[in-house]
Amino acid sequence: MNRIIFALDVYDYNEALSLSRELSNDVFAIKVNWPLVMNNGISIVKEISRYSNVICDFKIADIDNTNRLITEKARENNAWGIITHSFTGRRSLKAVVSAAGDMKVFSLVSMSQESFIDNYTDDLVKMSMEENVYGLVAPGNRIDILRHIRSMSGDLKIIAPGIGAQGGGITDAIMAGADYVIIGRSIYSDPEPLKKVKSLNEILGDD
Ligand code: 3DU
Repeated sequence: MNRIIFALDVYDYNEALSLSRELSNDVFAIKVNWPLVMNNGISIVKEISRYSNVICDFKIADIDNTNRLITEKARENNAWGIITHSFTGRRSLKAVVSAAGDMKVFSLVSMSQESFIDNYTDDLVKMSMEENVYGLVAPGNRIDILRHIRSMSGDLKIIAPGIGAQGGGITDAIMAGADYVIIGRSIYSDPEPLKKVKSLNEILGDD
């Protein structure tokens, strides 16, 4: 079992593909974000999906129709999962869930940095559960908030960024209720990314 989601926040096509190939057996999924997609186009999602589950971290935050259009593009390119904001409200969230089909929808309910979303986290968790998302994004470096979100969210999967470069501890996040931890810089900035992932898996007792 692997509980690391690798945040592939690089620009370069060759680097992205070679990291994906190298790490795919030792991570649960690869998360792509705007920096990679802006430089290479959405088709990079399909290419990486040959090696790993891909989560599109597009933090979708628009009206229902635009949310649908974005979600459909991720789905067309074989994404396994998609991350959406939820503060834009129920109608926007519903559009993502319905366009996602088999893709897993993760709803962001709190950031790893303080934000105005903090004022609405409980409402966002409740709404996300009512709208049948697969999981939530919650901060792995703000442990009390993560624990609180875990206590509210039943068996929804929680994926948690904020580990390593942003100060969070990998075991702290898992102990507080994260199912998976999202890690970027601590892995891809390491001179030996595969060795780094393997050592993190060892800390978690994962193979
Ligand atoms: O800090 P790292 O390099 O380990 O990368 C974390 C990733 O998770 C990065 O893609 C960032 O955009 C994403 N993320 C957060 O860091 C914090 C959030 O609240 C949501 C997403």
